[in-house]
Amino acid sequence: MNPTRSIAITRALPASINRCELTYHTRTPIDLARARAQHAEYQRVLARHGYEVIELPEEPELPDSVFVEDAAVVLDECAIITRPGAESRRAEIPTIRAALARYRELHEINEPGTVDGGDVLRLGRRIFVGLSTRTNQDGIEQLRSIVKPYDYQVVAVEVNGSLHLKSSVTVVADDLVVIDTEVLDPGLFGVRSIEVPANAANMLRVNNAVLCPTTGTSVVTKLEAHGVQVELVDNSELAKAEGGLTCCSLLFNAT
Ligand code: CIR
Repeated sequence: MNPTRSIAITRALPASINRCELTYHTRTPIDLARARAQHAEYQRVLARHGYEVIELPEEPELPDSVFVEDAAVVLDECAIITRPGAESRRAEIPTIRAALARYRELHEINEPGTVDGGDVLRLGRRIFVGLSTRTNQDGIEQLRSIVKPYDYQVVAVEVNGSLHLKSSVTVVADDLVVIDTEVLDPGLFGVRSIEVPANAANMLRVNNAVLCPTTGTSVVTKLEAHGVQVELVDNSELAKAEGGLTCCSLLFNAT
């Protein structure tokens, strides 16, 4: 029998990142060398946690292409290729589709639907989807029909005041989320929750640990008290592009 491999799809960071989409942040210059060093370290951390990192080639003309999470939703049973809400990001799709085709049966979100992967949070058999400036109702309905045969239930959550659902809530254990309660009601998710500040809500669960942005240092002891092993990762440059730790990879298992 083939052993299970952990795969991380990432993409090289283009110099055009300084022309990225911005919704809530004011544009501040991103130091490209520093951003690339942080991104390289992020990939090393993933490798240390057992992931085979597949870095897709740079897309010089696609400023936000490093944020691969938004282009797909990968489940154990299939992958859904999204249709990003920002028009400037739609050309990111073909290369993500090609990268995932060898690992999963693919489904697609079609016009007029839009979905950004950053709005999609899976908790067991429930998939929470943010209704945001990027993900629309039609996209949510398409996603619901796609995952129903696989026995997932889709729950729509209104997102106001942050870019994506996962800007404000992420899963750190099977029954535990970290959440910015200024933006979201923890009662929505039906699992235990840890309240965190806005700049610490986007954490990335990896094999046996959780990557936490250095802006979340103050909540590490709270997480550890829940039995979560935490590793701090500096994401300060891409945070200026409204990117968090989940945004820069697609993590999944394959055989
Ligand atoms: C955008 O606005 O699309 C990018 N500048 C940031 C995307 C971050 N992605 C994510 O949170 N999943």
